[in-house]
Amino acid sequence: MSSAPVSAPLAEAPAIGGPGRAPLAKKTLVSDHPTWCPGCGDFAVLASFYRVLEKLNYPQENIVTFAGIGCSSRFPYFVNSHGGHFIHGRSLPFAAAISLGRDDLHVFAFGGDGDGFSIGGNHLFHAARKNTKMTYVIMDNSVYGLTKKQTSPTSPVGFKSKTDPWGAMEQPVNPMKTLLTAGATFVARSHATQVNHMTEMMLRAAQHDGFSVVEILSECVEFNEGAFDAANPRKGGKWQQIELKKNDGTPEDAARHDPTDEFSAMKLALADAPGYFGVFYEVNRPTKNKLERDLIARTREKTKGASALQLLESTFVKMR
Ligand SMILES: Cc1ncc(C[n+]2csc(CCOP(=O)(O)OP(=O)(O)O)c2C)c(N)n1
Ligand code: SF4
Repeated sequence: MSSAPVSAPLAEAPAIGGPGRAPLAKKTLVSDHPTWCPGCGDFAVLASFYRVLEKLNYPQENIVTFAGIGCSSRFPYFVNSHGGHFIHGRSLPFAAAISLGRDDLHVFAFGGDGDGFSIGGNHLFHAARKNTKMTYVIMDNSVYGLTKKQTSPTSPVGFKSKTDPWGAMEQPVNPMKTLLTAGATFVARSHATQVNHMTEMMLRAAQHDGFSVVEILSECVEFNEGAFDAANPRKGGKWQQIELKKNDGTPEDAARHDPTDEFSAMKLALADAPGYFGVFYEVNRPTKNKLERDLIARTREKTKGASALQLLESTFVKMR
């Protein structure tokens, strides 16, 4: 007879978040200690994200965080949720599949400007156009941080890096212009030193029904120090915050921004660096999640409750 100790049955984890449960709190959301360099802007983004989740009080088991590759893409390791770390630029197709398969989940993707606008640029474009429900947070440091300073798609002309020792020559990507053109239904921008603003932007994005993106200027203190000081009032920069229309009939309201006006959003996007901060664009368009749900319901009705296997078989028959 074995003398090995019999382990006690695992205690069921208490349900956290959601109505009638213990509230979701930061201590529940923290998993690993972040491995970023001291002073990296990504710490503030993570702290804000914990606040966003606390405020939304989602059931913890319904939170999903994904990322590609990069310093910023380590994000899901530091959030105690379901999640994954995918090959470079590919987090969005995975996030889309999860969102479409499980509409009850709250799906977030994180990444850097390299991951999002370079190798993942094509995925970003299609996720935006399809309006799959998820929130994508892009921590833009205008450099490849993880691989120690190469030019990124948002590095300005003249930026000296290991790939451009004489200064970058190519025109950088304009993230806001790109996201608006791609068809994202919520587009916002913030700065990692403006914690309340950043929290508000992520909160609004998470509550948006569709593909929402927040670009956050997040300084890489190691390889691109001071890159966003021009927008940081504490460093003598100019913080130009977008004031949204209140539709309150006051004369001041005429000068405020209507986020449903794509043309006005594009005008803000075209401003010279460091540009504007806030919600550029927010509209409602049917999500791919809803369109697919409706299609499934219509098909079920038409086929009088045929099983998924029967439907698949009949599709193959039609394709012959
Ligand atoms: C297919 C592929 N190409 C290149 C790399 C090398 N690589 C890893 S991270 C990275 C850039 C990351 O930059 P960014 O997305 O801006 O994130 P950051 O590290 O600055 O947060 C690159 C080029 C890779 N892992 N896979
Ligand atoms: S290299 Fe830059 S982006 Fe990466 S952790 Fe360090 S400061 Fe942050």
